[in-house]
Amino acid sequence: MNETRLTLAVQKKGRLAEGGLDLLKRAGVKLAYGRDDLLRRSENQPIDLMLIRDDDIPSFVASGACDYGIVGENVLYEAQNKTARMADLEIALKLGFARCTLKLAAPKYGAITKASDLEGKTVATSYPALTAAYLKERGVNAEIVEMGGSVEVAPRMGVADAICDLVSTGATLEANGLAAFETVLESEAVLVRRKGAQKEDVTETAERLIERFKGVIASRQ
Ligand code: PRT
Ligand code: ZN
Repeated sequence: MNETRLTLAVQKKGRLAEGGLDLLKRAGVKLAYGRDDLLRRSENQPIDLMLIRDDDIPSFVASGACDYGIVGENVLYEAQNKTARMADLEIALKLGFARCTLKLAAPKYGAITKASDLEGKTVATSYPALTAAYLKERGVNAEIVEMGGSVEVAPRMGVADAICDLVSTGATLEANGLAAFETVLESEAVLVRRKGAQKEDVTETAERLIERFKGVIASRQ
C-alpha cells in the first residue's frame, strides 16, 4: 500500500529549526540522510519535512502545500493580522520552546514610557500588523516603520522614536540603550494546521505525531 505522507514545514535555519528538529528527534522521527535543500524524508515515519523560512510557513500551510508547520506564534498572528486567508489556520499544539515576547521599547530615560506616549511618533518593527493592531486598540496614532531586521538600531539611527521587537533575555535592548515598556504578545513555537480540511489519509499520522510531541513536552516539565 502506498501511504500518503504528511508534510511538515519546519524552519530551514534558526531558532525554530533547532528546537523543531530536536522535538522531532525526541519524538522518534528519524530523518533519512539527503542533500535536498528543501525536502527531508523521515525513514521510519510517513513524514516529509519541508525546510523553509519561518515567515513562509503560514502560507505553505494555509495553501495546503504542507499539512502542518512549526512556527512562532508571533509569525502566525502577524500573518493572520495581515491576510484574511490565514484565518483558516489553527494551533494543533503549543510546543513550549522558542519562547519570547513582542515588546514596545524606547530609549532608556527618554520621554516614551507607555503606549499613549507614541501618539504622533514613529515605531520601527518587523511585525507591522501586530504593532498597528495593538496601538489601534488603545487609540494611539503612530506611524509604523517596517524593518526586515536590526530593529533595535532604529532609535539610535534616527529611523524611529521607538521599536516593537522580540525580546528573550533582554540583552539586545540593553546593549542598544533601550527599555521595554509594554508587552504586545507572548509567543512560543506552535504546531499549526488548516482548520477542518485535513487530508483523510494523514490524520492518523498527525494524531500519532501529536501524541508523541505531547509525551516529549510533558517529560520536559
Ligand atoms: O531566516 P528566517 O526568516 O527563517 O529566520 P529569522 O531570522 O526570522 O528567525 P530566527 O531564527 O531568529 O527566529 C525564529 C523565531 O524564534 C522567531 O520568529 C520567534 O518565534 C523565536 N524567537 C525566540 C526569537 C527570539 N526568541 C529572539 N530573541 N526570534 C528572534 N529573537 C531576536 C530578536 O528579534 C532580537 O533581535 O533576538 C534578539 C533579542 O534577544 P535577546 O535575548 O537579546 O532579548
Ligand atoms: Zn523569519
